Amino acid sequence: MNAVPKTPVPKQLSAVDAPDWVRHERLKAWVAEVAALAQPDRIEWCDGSQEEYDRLCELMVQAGTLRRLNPAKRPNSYLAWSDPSDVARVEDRTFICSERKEDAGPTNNWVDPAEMRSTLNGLFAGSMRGRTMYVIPFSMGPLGSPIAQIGVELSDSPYVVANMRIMTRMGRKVYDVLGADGVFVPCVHTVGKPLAQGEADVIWPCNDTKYIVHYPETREIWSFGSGYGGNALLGKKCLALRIASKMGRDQGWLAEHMLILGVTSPEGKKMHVGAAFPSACGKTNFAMLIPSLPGWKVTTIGDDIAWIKPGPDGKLRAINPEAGYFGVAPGTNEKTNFNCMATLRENVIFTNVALTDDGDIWWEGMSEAPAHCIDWQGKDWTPEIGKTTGRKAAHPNARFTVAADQNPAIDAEWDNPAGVTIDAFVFGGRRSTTVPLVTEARNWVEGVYMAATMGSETTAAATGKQGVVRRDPFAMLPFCGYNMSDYFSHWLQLGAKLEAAGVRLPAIFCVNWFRTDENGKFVWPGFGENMRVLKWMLERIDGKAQGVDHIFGVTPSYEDLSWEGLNFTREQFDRITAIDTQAWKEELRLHDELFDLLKQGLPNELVEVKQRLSKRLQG
Ligand code: SAT
Ligand code: MN
Repeated sequence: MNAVPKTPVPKQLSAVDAPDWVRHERLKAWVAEVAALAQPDRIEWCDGSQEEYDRLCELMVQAGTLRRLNPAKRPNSYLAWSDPSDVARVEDRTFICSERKEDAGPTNNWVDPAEMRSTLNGLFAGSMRGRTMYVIPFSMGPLGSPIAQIGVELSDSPYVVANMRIMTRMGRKVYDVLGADGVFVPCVHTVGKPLAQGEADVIWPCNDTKYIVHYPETREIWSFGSGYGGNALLGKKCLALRIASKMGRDQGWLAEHMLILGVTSPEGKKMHVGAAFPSACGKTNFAMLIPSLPGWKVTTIGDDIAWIKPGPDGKLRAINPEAGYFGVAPGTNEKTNFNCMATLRENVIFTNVALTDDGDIWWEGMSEAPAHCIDWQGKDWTPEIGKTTGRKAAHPNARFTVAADQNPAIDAEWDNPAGVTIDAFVFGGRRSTTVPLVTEARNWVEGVYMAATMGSETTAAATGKQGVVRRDPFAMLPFCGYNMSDYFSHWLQLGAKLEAAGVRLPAIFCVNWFRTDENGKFVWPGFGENMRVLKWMLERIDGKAQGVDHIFGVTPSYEDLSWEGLNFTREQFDRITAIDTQAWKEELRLHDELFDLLKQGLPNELVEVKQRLSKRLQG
């Protein structure tokens, strides 16, 4: 199968050079095999220490990949500017290579695994020449937790090493858990820019050809050509969502694109919410919100990914498999997300934001624009230049990488290997019309229907056209590692099984913070005011709050929400809750389109819900 003749492993690359704290022979053999293919100049076994992090950051400063920020302004922090062609996830270059095409399903790009292996062998041959291959051991989830999974990423990017150290539990201690023959997910990554002898490097090496490849059956990840975010930090979307979703299906749990938050009432009652939104729709803001209602408290367990399993009592318990945040910078400020700004005071890697004249960072929406700065492409930027050219100082998908435990609102249980009990699931998209502020599903099956048919306007988090509505079931469209219809069945079956065992299932809600007025402005103030919606949800679960039954579920009337401290009129409320029958007929037609696409294996329960809704809508 390996079409490329194997060059002998240079002596210094042989497996015996692994440090003595690596006792896993299969792992060592795999490292030697990848090295023989990619032919790096050196192998470095990362230990995850502070010394290593500092040394690699310094190396990247020397190379021009990182810029050290002014320590008086932003201690121990760096700024990276990527190649303009490498700024977001590449969904059209992302592949699920299952043995059978049906198992990837119509929403994933599929290539026969044997064919893909041969393509990648060709691309990876010699791809790390002139570079160091880093061996990055990491745990998704608390080390040693029965819910956690171990991965090892081989990468020729020191930027990836530094980011993985923040985003995961990375380092030598992982080998203690792995022992001599523990299970790990092998992840291979190259920026795809080998260096000839004496060739000078560029500040952001990458390749126009990109492949983000998953083999769900053998649980392997191979990534070629990009150094950015989810394309390169393989523990995140690749392992914790695409591969883990398949593991979850096989083993009876869920890997979801969800934040997890804790909310405590003035009476001291605490509940936990898992909320799914597509990339760049405010998950990090929601996870860190500071309630506008007095006496309420929100704490963060996770901001992007949740692994959810039935606990010993059958109730669904969730952990955040990550250890850091890779969040969208633009729009974040002291008002929209105070806790996030506090999290970002030190020890941060910023990517594609602007550099100010005093050696700090800036992005659109952070504060008043500086009189001058250097934009993410290294060019002079002033508000005037911005206005005349339309150029942004920060790329719309500019990001920060920061450790979760710097968040002042971190939940005391965030690192608990047993996770937290989920009381509610929230699904939300970015919709300027049609979808009301909040709707509670009448039951699990109707909730799954709501989540399955969710639509959202696309954002800068992925390359491609922005602002067009696409169906994004469970906010998992780019992240489900198997057939989406089977994924719906998995949710339905898990619910049915738990319900049959007498477990009270989490309530399911659908929200939309993004309805706009005739001038395109958001009507709902969002951010801390979302607490008003959260409060209603929790009171519904407690059986205390009223709501109005309508075609799709239950929504609050104006009187059912607390308006204390906010001037929000009944007319405004009507604007964001009104159900336009014509628009909903069109919406249901789009659900039909989705169901038609997913017809193979689509659970009948969902088709029946669709029929019921259509009937109610016809009146
Ligand atoms: O680049 S990432 O995939 O990590 C971020 C996102 O799209 O949510
Ligand atoms: Mn995400």
